Amino acid sequence: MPTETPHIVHCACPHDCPDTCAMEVTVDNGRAVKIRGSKDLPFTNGALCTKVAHYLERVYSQQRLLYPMKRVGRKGEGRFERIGWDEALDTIAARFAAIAADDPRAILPYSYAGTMGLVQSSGMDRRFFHRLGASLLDRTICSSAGAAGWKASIGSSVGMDPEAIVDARLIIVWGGNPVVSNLHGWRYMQEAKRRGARLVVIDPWRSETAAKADLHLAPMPGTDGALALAMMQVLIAEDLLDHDYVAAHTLGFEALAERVREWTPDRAAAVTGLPAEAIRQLARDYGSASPSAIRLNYGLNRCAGGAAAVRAIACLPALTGAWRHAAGGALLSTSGAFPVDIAALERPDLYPHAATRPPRTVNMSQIGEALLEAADPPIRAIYVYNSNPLAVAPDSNRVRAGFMREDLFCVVHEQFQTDTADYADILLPATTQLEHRDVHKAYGHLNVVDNQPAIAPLGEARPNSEVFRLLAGRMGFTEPALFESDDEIAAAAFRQRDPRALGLTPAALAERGWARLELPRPYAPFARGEFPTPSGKCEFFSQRLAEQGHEPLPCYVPPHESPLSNPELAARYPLAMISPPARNFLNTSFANMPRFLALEGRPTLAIHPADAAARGIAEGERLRIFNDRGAFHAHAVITERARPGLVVAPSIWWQKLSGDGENANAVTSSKLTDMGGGPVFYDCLVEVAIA
Ligand SMILES: Nc1nc2c(c(=O)[nH]1)N[C@H]1C(S)=C(S)[C@@H](COP(=O)(O)OP(=O)(O)OC[C@H]3O[C@@H](n4cnc5c(=O)[nH]c(N)nc54)[C@H](O)[C@@H]3O)O[C@H]1N2
Ligand SMILES: Nc1nc2c(c(=O)[nH]1)N[C@H]1C(S)=C(S)[C@@H](COP(=O)(O)OP(=O)(O)OC[C@H]3O[C@@H](n4cnc5c(=O)[nH]c(N)nc54)[C@H](O)[C@@H]3O)O[C@H]1N2
Ligand code: SF4
Ligand SMILES: [Mo]
Repeated sequence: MPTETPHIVHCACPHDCPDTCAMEVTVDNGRAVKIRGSKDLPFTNGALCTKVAHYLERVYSQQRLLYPMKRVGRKGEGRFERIGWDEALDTIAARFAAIAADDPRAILPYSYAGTMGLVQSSGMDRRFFHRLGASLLDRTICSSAGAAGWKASIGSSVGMDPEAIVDARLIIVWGGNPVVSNLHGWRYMQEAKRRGARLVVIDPWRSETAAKADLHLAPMPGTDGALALAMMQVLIAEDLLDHDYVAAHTLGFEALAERVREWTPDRAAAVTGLPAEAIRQLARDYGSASPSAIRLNYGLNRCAGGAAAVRAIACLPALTGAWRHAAGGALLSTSGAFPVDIAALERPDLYPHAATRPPRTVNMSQIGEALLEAADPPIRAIYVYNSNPLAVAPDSNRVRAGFMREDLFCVVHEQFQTDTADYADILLPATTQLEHRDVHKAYGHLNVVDNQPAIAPLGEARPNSEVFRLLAGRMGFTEPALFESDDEIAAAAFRQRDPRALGLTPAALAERGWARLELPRPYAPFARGEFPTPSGKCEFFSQRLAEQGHEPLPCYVPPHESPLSNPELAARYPLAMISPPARNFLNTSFANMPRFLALEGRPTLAIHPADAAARGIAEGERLRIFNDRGAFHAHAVITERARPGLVVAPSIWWQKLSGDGENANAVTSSKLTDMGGGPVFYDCLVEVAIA
């Protein structure tokens, strides 16, 4: 019998997390027996989070889908019968061909970040659907509002090096919870604290990170823009500015000063629910500490004014000149630093009908509306991969009604039988990260991480890329780009002539498993201005926004739903609900694994003692959380960690494992953000009652 000695394979954590860890997988006789964080990549530092440290339980789970199946029960019932790959692919190809003969835009791909790998999330899938002429999907569900706000001020998704934060004197974590969702980034903040930095956390709820801060400020959700404008007002009124930096590297200071004049701490206090004195003091501390670093995260972009808030916060470091230092400035995402060759990966040029039929774009955050209401043409087929829309998309009653449509042909490619998989007509088994090839950029550090296949696919599972190659063949497509191997796609992922890509050759990546972008160290991207905006400056005034019909100066956009902005609604639904990530789940990934379900226990709702008392709610009691859109159930955790007027539902539970078939998205709204077309998960009024 052929045997092999145990060996180590370089892999990358596939999940939607800023840390993109490098993993070392020990393989013995074709079986992965051990997984650990790379000691070689400094950012990973030998450690994985608790979820992914147990990734082998996911790979070898009894719940894995291993064979193609077709639906035998009613839609959503989740009853399937095993079929062969040939039958599955023939069925899909025949349905797609019939629909495409009328109008291919009636076919919609739906994917997000089940894996973040460039090959398995934005390579062959995009090429296939472009060639088909399918509807385009606007992938807005997480970060597009923040990205739009950041871009308006800074130009692109580039910021400070998160490793440099160790030398900051003041760190503001704004709308993030790194202890849970950016653990390796948090390690650098802890080191900064050990070196004497002060940590301020701005979060409506006393998160795991807020509990470790020197100062926790808890504004009402969706009011960060007002806080940032008031900080600017104080910085300007009290002359805590770097005048040289402002003069040389910013655009529109006079107009900004005029704009924020009215945003006194008193006015912002009324909006945010923070004491005016705390706002003034925060601005003074920020204006006098150097270097100062703001770590924004996406918690603050899930409200009506999400983009405006990020835009305003992104202006702060230019006022104080914090960008002069590598350890200063701000960071939302590092993703713009990676020279990804999107055109080579995704091949939008394969789209056939541009001349006669304009492409149609569907916003994934409104998938319920799209399935129920889209016309010209209506959506007749949906192909879901790397995502679990039934559970993660807002206003899930509407999403469910859309997927229930008897005339909708639904393909789901999945590792597990998720809430969405239950609605498939054809359910395909997907490989895990250990079973396929990929290469990853990151959004919370500056390294590329390689992923070599460690083991053979389990059962008949296949990678996303492979299924699209096979479907392309079945559809009679002949373009060579549709048949490239995963190695070829990975090799073309980065623009090789870009100076930052110097170390990113396939050979170098395979050898070590990772490579840092070729950037100067220390890395202070805007020390001399050079912002990637149209003017080359940090744009307090944005002509581009004006041309798009947006307010050109930083402004405050109130929540769709809050006691101040919508008192009539608040009279019926007085509590603001947020539903941020539970520590032991990753979106809905891991929320079906026995180990992590046991750790999370049951769906909970954190509520302030005064709000609980007003409703006669006792600790642990089963609650009904509801509004006009729907209802779900959770058990009361009475705690001052939730500020008065706020309830917190750690998420995202599988609907079918939550006890009542619903999760927090039963009540969230499918309205959109001010810019970027993002969802407003944390802009949601509810009432709570004993169930
Ligand atoms: N363990 C774990 N890690 C994860 C995930 C997970 O599900 N579990 N998800 C991953 C994904 S996809 C993402 S996008 C990131 C998300 O992680 P983050 O970007 O950190 O965002 P959230 O966790 O949504 O929210 C962070 C904090 O913002 C607070 N917050 C909510 N609303 C507001 C507001 O209006 N203003 C302010 N200032 N704060 C607010 C929340 O209470 C929360 O504590 O984490 C990734 N990492
Ligand atoms: N209420 C509420 N809702 C939220 C959020 C919130 O904070 N509160 N957060 C939002 C955010 S930030 C995000 S990013 C979204 C996340 O939404 P999604 O990106 O949909 O995240 P997951 O729920 O983890 O679903 C990913 C699915 O992809 C599958 N998968 C993994 N790898 C592969 C693969 O290689 N091939 C295929 N075919 N499938 C694979 C996994 O098994 C998993 O079921 O949810 C959003 N929804
Ligand atoms: S911390 Fe993030 S990147 Fe690292 S193993 Fe966990 S989920 Fe993956
Ligand atoms: Mo996300």
